[in-house]
This record gives sequence, C-alpha cells and structure tokens, in this order.
Amino acid sequence: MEKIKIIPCLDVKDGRVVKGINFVDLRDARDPVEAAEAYCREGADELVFLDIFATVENRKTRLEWVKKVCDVVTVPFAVGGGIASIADMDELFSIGVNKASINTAAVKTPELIEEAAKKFGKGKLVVAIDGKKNPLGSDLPRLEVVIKSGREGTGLDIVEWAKRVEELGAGEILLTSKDADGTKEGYDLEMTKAVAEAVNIPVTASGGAGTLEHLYEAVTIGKAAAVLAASVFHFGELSIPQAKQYLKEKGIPVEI
Ligand code: 0VR
Repeated sequence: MEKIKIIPCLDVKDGRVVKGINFVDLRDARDPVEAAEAYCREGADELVFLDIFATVENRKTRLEWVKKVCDVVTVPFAVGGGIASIADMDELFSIGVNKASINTAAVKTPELIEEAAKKFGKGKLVVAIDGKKNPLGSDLPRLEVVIKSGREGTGLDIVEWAKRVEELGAGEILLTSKDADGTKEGYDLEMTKAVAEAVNIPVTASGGAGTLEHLYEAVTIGKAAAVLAASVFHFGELSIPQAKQYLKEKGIPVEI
C-alpha cells in the first residue's frame, strides 16, 4: 500500500477559512495563511484550497488569497473553486499552485479534463466529485453527482462519472460526500469504496471526518489513497501528528 496522505482542506470565502455542515451554515474558522503555515508545520502531506463560492458567484478563484497561501505552503498545493478553463489553470500554475481541481466545469465541459491532462499532465489535474446519496427506490442514482457547491443535481451516477473522468485523463479524484460534510459522523464509506474500486487513479476521501477511526475506515473500508478533513483540524479536535501516529500504529503506511 502506498503511503496514505493526510490532507487538510481550507474552504475559503471572503478571505477566511469557513466551515459548515452539508455545505451550508458556514462559520468562521481561521485565517488561510496562518492555517496553511500551521498545517505544513504539523506535517500535512498536501493542502487543498477550495474557493467554495467561485462557481456560484461566477467569478474566478480569489487569486490574491491563493498567492498568499502559495508563499507559505511547503507541500503540494491544490486549488479548486471556479476553475473553468485552461487559462484559469495556467494562471494558478504561474503563481506556484501544484494542482488544479475542477468540479462543476468538468461536468459541464468534460473535454476540459482531456485538454488539461494533455497540456499540463495528469499529475497536475484533480477532478473533484461532490456526491449525495438518494433514497433507495428513487428514480435518481443511489449515488448522484452534484455541482455548483452541491446546489444542483446532475442525475449522473457517481461511479460512472468517476470512470469517465479517469478515461478523460484526470490524475486523481477528490470525492466529497455532501451528506457527510461537516457532520463529523464519518466518511461515506459506501460512496468512497464504490468509486475507489471502479478506478485506478488515487481517490481522496472527503466529507465527514470526526475521529481517528474514521480516517482508518476511509483507508481500509473505503479504499481511499488519501484522507481529507476540514472541521476536525480547523477547530482543533484532531491534529495531523495524532492522525499519522494513529494510522501508523494501526499498520497504515504514512509519512512521519
Ligand atoms: P469536513 O467534513 O469538515 O472534514 O469537510 C471536508 C469537505 O467536505 C470540505 O472541506 C469541503 O469539500 C466542503 N465543500 C462546498 C464545500 C463546502 C461549502 C460549500 C461548497 C463544495 O462545493 O465542495
């Protein structure tokens, strides 16, 4: 098993790291630059910066905050939110961002995945998939892709979309459960496992982390290659060193 990566996520709105539940009721958490510095110091393997209202407000990722974080970050840094073109990605890479994460734009224009993978290499391209679970017996897929900060259903089956995304050239998938987001009740293991077993590219579990055991489950049951968390790290309930020590003691390879 490759070393499992621990990834804090900075969900940023108006220059502040915020955190809600199920993508709403956002509350202020911390300053993005201070948080980025702290997470890198504590041993984060990567950092994700998500400008969470970029697409909905139809504006480009808030570059000034990305630049400030870029200046302090010492690990691979992925940015998402409002990225909708090759030019948007070029802009981010030119200021030092390592990976661009596309979500809504990938669903709207799948050819962007192929174009970006060809131009930049799949190692610089993350496709973020936000999903929700529909009731059994519904006409909608059990695991449905949602876009625009989780506000719009697509009718797409998550597993089918993940396979398509891999075919088109994505280097990895960031899979977030909207239902689990911010609940601290655990990742959506059914969703994570279904996607991770359907593709050969790394899948990052995201949404719901609340305990050290949740991180372990995401890897052992969900087959995730990385675990992303926001709430528990931002509000100090868990630390990255704690997470790594716990996983190491449970026999999961991590970078200490
Ligand atoms: P925790 O459950 O707190 O660890 O959150 C992990 C993950 O769900 C969040 O970092 C982030 O992906 C939530 N995403 C979005 C959003 C939050 C608010 C609005 C929109 C989105 O579109 O992904």
